[in-house]
Amino acid sequence: MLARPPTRSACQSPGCPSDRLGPFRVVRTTKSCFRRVLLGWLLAFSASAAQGGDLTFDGIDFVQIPAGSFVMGTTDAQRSALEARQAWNQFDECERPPRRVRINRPFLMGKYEVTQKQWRDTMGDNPSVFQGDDRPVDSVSWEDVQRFLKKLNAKGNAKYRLPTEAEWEYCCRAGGTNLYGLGAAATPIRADNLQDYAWLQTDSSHHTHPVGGKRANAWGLHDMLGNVWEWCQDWYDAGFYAKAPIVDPVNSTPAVERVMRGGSWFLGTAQVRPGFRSGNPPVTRSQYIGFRLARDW
Ligand SMILES: [Ca+2]
Repeated sequence: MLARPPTRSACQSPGCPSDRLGPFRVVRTTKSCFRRVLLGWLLAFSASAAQGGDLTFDGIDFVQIPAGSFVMGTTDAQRSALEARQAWNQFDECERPPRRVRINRPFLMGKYEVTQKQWRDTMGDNPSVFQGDDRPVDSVSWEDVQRFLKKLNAKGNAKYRLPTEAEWEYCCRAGGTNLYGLGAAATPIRADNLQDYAWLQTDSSHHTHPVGGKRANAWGLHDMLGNVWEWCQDWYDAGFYAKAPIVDPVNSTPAVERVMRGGSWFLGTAQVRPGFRSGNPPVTRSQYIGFRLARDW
């Protein structure tokens, strides 16, 4: 299947401005017991999550992600660093203002991008341009992903979904306050070692690669940056950060495009970073775009 040409927002030319336009109180014994058990479970879960425990459901690996807060968006210092490299333009202002966001519920995040085998096992086809069972599925639109989710969720009681844009960035930063998030042993990922963590324009040979081929970030997630762009739940709104709630934000107001994050194998260190935002119409199919799953706990 031939890939559709990139839309305005999907322009993959590095630096192209169009890429952007593109204490609860105890009252009664029964509730008290229940709440103690629940609180204990949540604390145990949080501890486990902080250690990055993995779980597998329906043949898909997940990492336990704890509730928490982080600074979403690009800070003054991060913007200054990009400006110094001439890697910031007016369209990047959609990443601002930065604000502290709370992710209120623990959830599960796909350890890898969804592979072509996983897609075929559920959908029976494989639309990818770059064929390979362990490569990320590409050329699936946001709407195609909704059909995949409906079929996958019909297999059992689980609730698989796309991550929200906020959940995605929370996971990509992995506890870091630096430009590229934290990598192995919680050390900062930098422009000069990003290639250890992400398939970029500089080493991809212009195609996708099997998932998990690069190092995981500090939370055990692979390929959050690079390889394929990843669809998120939200509608894309360049001005969302100025008006968005700070607890579990998600833009549910219909717009023209859906959010995609992380950059692709065709981009470089200016765009392949946790704060970079872009979108595409939900019908867009492109060899640059795939997705990963989230799962409610
Ligand atoms: Ca990716």
